[in-house]
Amino acid sequence: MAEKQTDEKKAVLPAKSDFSEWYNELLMVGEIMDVRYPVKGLYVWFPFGFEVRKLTYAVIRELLDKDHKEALFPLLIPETEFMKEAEHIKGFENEVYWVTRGGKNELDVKLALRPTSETAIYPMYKIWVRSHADLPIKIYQIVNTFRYETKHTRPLIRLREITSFKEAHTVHATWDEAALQVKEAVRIYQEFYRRLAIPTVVSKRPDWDKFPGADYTMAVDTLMPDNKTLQVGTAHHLADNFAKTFDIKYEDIKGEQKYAHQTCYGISERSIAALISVHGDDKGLVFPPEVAPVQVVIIPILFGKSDEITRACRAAAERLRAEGIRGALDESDERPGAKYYKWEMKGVPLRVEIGPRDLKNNAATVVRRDTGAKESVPLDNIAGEIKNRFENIRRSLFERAERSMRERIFGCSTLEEVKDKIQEGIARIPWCGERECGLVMENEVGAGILGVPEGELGRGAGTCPVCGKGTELMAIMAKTY
Ligand code: A5A
Ligand code: ZN
Repeated sequence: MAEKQTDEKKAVLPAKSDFSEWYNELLMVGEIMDVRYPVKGLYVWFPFGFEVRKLTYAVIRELLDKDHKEALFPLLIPETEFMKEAEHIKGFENEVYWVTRGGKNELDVKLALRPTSETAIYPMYKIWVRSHADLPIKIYQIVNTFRYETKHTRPLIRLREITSFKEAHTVHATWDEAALQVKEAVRIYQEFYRRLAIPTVVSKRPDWDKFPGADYTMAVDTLMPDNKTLQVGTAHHLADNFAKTFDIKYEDIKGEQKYAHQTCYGISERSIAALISVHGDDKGLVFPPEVAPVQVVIIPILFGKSDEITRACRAAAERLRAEGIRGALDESDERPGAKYYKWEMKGVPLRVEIGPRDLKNNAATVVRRDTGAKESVPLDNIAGEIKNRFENIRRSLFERAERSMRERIFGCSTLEEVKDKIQEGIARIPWCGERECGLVMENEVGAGILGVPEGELGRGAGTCPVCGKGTELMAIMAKTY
């Protein structure tokens, strides 16, 4: 009977090698998102998924709160503001939802549901920015935004209502200071993703793929299990482009009026899509402890000495709680095996089993979700032993994911090779950096240039596959979400 039950539980989730099936099923059986909401591109956070969101966003908040302030701007943007910045309008006009009526009355000025908040925030920055002493301004908000996406919508990945859009908007005196802020934003995002044990590649997007209204865009990408890349964050240098259209000026030390320079940078619940996809396995979710709703589950192995074991389990649970560890004690009537499957599905990083043999040694058996490794640890220091393992688990998840990504980055010298290798991951190829050549490359390959990556990955020696010029720049290309 118990055997049969566990077999059934196993069968619920398709293998991770069928990534798309696995992903959609896991969101439901792992209770992350309910995909049955009757509007395309809109989904519902289950309470468990919402816990993951809360913990994940606590990390980004912690990182930003060091020198940003959190604020909240309105969802509705008057058409008159939205239509000020020409490039920005062009980039978003096909994606905007419009509110045109209030009750039975036609509105005099149509209202856009923010697809992003530049045009909601910058009219206020015009009022707030007066003198150089007001700068820099670094504000972020975490809000929902709406984009009428026409590409295939997917839960957490391509939404029409982005429920968890974290956007920061900064104002600086000079172009150079704004450039430094873009660097800082990228650093923050990389740190955020390291905390989630997700490896990333940073690159400057080609000019034709930058944010509408920006001078340039830096992007953070990760590689998904199906070998497509997912853009999980972007930071844009806006120069004084928006300052000119929204009239954001400050008085400098000499008393002269100057246009401000701005940046903006954003992430969304794609961060959670990456978290789930990169670490999850055939048994379900796998979380780094920091963002695991349940960090430890205690499972009593009851034979004979039931009372003593129950007492030991409750005492252990109490110690974990006292140390601020998110623990669960599963005293339900199910067989241990069924409990294992259930909590493995939920991504609980550590399982603690206490049975008669453990108790005899005043110990507990600790099993890691990510590796399956078992260890016996002294019960007296159970909380300390558990805590000590958290950072190791994060690090080994990160190392495994990083290795997996590195193994799927392929050096190529011809576009034929690129075409082949993007089936297996990211292709790296010399590029002279010219727009004409880049567009030909994208066309021939049928996939995008992500950009020239930061660091060694973007440096090398070779010849541009289109014009044949020698170059030291390496571009990366991949199939993208
Ligand atoms: N104002 C700037 C920050 C901005 O809007 N940039 S952005 O358009 O690039 O969006 C920021 C990030 O949000 C993207 O890098 C991507 O990770 C995420 N994102 C964009 N559109 C999304 C969508 N439809 N669903 C989920 N995430 C999305
Ligand atoms: Zn070229």
